[in-house]
Amino acid sequence: MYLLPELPYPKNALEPFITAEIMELHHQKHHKGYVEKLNEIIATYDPTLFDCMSETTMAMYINTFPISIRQNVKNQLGGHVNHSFFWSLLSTKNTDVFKQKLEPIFKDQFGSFDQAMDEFKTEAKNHFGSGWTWFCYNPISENIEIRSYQNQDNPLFDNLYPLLGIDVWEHAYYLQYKNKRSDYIEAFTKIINWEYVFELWNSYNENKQDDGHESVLKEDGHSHHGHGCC
Ligand code: MN3
Repeated sequence: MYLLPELPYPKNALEPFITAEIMELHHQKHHKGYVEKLNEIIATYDPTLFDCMSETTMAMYINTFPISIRQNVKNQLGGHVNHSFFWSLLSTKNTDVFKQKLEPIFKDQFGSFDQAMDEFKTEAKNHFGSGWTWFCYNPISENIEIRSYQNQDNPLFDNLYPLLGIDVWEHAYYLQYKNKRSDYIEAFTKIINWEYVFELWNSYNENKQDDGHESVLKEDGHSHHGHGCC
């Protein structure tokens, strides 16, 4: 069984940037629904997968799933993995010291930190329909890339590692921001947990000499069920 993680803060902790009402619905209805449906699919298909595959490992092996259930697994597993990252990526505590540590890394790639954030915000704003925009770490090129994904697809499906992502499904902002997605994106940039982004960055880099992908994510906090594939 995969479990709905607790929010790492009270549901009103992100106000006024994201209301308690949105957090309650988003976590207790949307995310919970993905976990429940994922559990149903796995239990029907092969319950032993619960014992041998973490969510993140499963995401990286998504293309080995039988075609008959693959899209359904992608939708529910992606919804679970995306939202698990998302809650941890948000915080109202001051994490500027970690942002400052990351700035040179983004500067190397995008010219400046502000340029990187501008490109990310533009990508998220222009993302058509429902989905996510991510900064991802590419373990092959060792670069940070901005990628948009439709629906609940996640960078791990492409063997890219999630660093920072924003949910641009209307359920993430509509109750508060209506059709003003740009205002929601601006608010999001004010509540980023740079400490967690920095932890993710370090975990990917510390493990990049290891072979295989499973080791790379072992410290990410999402792996509750071991790392091997049966
Ligand atoms: Mn969502």
